[in-house]
Amino acid sequence: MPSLSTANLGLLSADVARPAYDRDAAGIGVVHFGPGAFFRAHQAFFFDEALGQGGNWAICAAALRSTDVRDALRPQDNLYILAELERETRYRVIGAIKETLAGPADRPALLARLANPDTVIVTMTVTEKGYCLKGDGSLDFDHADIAHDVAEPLNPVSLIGHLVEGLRRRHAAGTAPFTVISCDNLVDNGHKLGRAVADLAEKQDGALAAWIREKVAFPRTMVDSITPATDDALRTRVTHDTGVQDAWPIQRERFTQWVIEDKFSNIRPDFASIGVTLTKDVSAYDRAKLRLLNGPHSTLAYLGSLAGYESVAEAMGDADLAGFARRLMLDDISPTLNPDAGIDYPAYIDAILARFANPGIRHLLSQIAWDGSAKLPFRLFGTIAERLAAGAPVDNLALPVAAWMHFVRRKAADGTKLTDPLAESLLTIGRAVTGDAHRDVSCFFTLEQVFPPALRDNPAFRTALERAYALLEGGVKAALKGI
Ligand code: CS2
Repeated sequence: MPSLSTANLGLLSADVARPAYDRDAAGIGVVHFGPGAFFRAHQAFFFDEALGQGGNWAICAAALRSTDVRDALRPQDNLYILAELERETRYRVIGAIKETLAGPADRPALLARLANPDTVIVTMTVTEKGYCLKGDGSLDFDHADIAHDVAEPLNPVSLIGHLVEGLRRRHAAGTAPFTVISCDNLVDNGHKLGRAVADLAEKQDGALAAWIREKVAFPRTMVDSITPATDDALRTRVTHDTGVQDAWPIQRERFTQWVIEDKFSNIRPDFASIGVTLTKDVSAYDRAKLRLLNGPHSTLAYLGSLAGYESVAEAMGDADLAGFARRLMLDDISPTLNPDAGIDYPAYIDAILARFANPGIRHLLSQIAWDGSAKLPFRLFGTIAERLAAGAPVDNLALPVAAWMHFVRRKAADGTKLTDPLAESLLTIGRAVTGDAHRDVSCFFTLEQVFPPALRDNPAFRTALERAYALLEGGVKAALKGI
């Protein structure tokens, strides 16, 4: 079977869409950090659309550590196939990535790209933990990578350090700054990133930090598209359906949404004409998405896994679980959202639940369950804190938190891998807990970087959490009946 490459584009089956522009002529204007599946399904797709309208919106995709993506894409001229999975599948070759860099060996080339005046936009998807922030959202100077970059700013290892060094070189050369667009599921992502970059720059040069605060735009964004990890089933299917082998195709639902705060420090594509929403205020969008999509996603991930399901669609096939998710969204989460934001929340909830139930997508609960200690604070704790402040019950909201604790406990008991930045501490707790709700919750509350004092010390939350934890001793079905 031929492999995907520029030379083999003609071998693809006719219904596969090809890049609608002269790829050789398209210049690199974007640098992206974290070339994972979500980036290739979302931002790269939008820049591929922009390239169809002309302009230098090709991408240099960089990984700070892993060489996997670079090694898979380079042999196929950095092309890959995107599969849009609904009842029927659509395939498209994405040509937007023209360069892939990875690891310390490529760091000089990456820093040169960042300093290059042609680079006008820098995007990233490095997950919540890739920003090296503390629970309060400020830069964690005790983080090993940040401590390294304070000591060796010209040879950075962290995302923040690379941004500072790239901007330092532009400032020194009198080059206009690039716009920095965070594309991760972080509340207020761009603003937090902007503060972190300026705070790190402050350590080496006050004037540079001032220039960054004044001249560099870090727009806030909301990004959305359900993108399961690539597996061999997808590779086999793509080869069969397209007639060409792709080492690392990407799959996602057809739905994509990108909302960007209309704040730029350099030129940009005509985003509105390619379906991107530009707005002065992103807060309602990202709050609604993080709380109504990502919160219930994590809820289904832990409750569904404990109940023995593997995928979101399977868990949604369980009427008790699907019913609980809907109630949580309507009764517990929606009241914390801005009623004047012009968003029809019941319709948004219906649309999200329909996306969760999409039979064309096999989205593994185990993938969503990764990094619970980094995700739950952004996805559930804000909602819980506001419901508590309103004097409202938090029994339903406590159940997914208790389910996460049981999930960790089960991982510790059966010795399977727990993917989480705090995996070691969590597994130690998971081995120490006994099933006694009060004692076990106390064990988890020792994770101060996860559970803020406002929650740990709140008796109503504690009571609800212990009750949910105890109910789950009897299994998910019993807990959903008893909650
Ligand atoms: C998911 C997200 O893996 C996860 O944690 O909740 O990746 C989710 O699919 C996306 O945010 C949807 O836009």
